[in-house]
Amino acid sequence: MTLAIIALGSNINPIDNIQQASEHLFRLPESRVVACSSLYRTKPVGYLDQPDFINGVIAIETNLDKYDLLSQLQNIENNCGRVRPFPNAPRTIDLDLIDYGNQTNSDPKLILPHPRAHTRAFVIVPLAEILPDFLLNNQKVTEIMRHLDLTGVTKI
Ligand code: PH2
Ligand code: MG
Ligand code: MG
Repeated sequence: MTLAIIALGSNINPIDNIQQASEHLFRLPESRVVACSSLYRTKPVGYLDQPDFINGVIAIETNLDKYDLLSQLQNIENNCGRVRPFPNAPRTIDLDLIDYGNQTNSDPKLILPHPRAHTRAFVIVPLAEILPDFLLNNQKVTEIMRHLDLTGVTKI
């Protein structure tokens, strides 16, 4: 089985949507959840004029191929009513595949590890909570976290 890291984020009815998406992740085929982080209230990064987010991270072990896993995540986003009016718009649910078996993949449809994950405290803080020794881009997440600005990320 392959260890995969999934980041969850929402800023429209966030608690309900994260809950609903998590239930879908627990029912993924050929997979089992191995760890769930706490939820964090986070200030928006990038497009600032939008509500705060709720973010979290779930680790799974899976026999799904990485592209099958990606399409399962996209199905869950669509089930939760995700629409994409413009980049970084407020969202009901965003499920990002952060890492899949420490593989690198340069296909623009699925870049692995996620190209911005190591810069985002809203991903690294929950990931370090559940898997402090995890290597992202060959660097321990606790070490990555030491270099990030953690203001705006609050455990709820
Ligand atoms: N997701 C983004 C852009 N900005 N900011 C926060 N706090 N949380 C997110 O999940 C998030 C974001 C793009 O996916
Ligand atoms: Mg995202
Ligand atoms: Mg996304």
